[in-house]
Amino acid sequence: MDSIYENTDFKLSTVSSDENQSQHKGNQVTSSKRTKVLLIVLGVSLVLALGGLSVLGFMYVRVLMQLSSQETNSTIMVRELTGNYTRVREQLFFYKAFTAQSLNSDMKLRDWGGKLYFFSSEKLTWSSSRAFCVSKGADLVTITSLPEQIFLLSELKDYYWIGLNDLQTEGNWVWVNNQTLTETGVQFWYQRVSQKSEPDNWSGGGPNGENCAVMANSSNLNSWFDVSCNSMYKFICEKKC
Ligand SMILES: [Ca+2]
Ligand SMILES: [Ca+2]
Repeated sequence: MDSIYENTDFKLSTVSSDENQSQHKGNQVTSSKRTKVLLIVLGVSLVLALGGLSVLGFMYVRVLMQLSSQETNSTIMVRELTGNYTRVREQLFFYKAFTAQSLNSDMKLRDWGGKLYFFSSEKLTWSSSRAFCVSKGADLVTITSLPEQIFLLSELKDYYWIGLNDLQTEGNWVWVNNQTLTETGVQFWYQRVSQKSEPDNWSGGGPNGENCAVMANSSNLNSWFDVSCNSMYKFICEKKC
């Protein structure tokens, strides 16, 4: 009888052990599934985090570029404002210097092509005219382009001294800024068909001939004449701004 019970116990024990193993295997499968799910969730989280970081990085770079662009625009604006301020201040000084003189209807101030012009009302010799311009921080006008010649012609109502002379060497015409006519590339001497054109260094006005230039109020583009430097004419001062 004892052996029968012993066998029964053994069988029961064997059955119990199989159930434990089966349960253990079940636990292992469940644990493995959990690990896989956790890994998947972790992976998805990492992908989302990387995506978020990429978006943030892109936005950061874009904001940096916008700030850099705004800074560049601000710098350009400040430079332009500073330039405008300096130009306006110089114009005010120029106007103040000339309007301190007796102002009458003949006198004019003009702003053209980055230059300021003063058209005098009184007549002086070439040297005195130049001295007057220099005393105001300017000089006699230099005409260095066709548009400038056209502009000045449109403003003239008389003969005016310009900053051109051959005082140093006869026939070698030089502007007051030491530029030659070859260097500027333009000259507008009055032309005659049957007689000698300007400059003719005519000696009728004196033994020194004609060594200073005036420009006439003329519809003719070629309006420069050489005349005696001691003659009295109105004059044009010019200042770059
Ligand atoms: Ca001459
Ligand atoms: Ca002449």
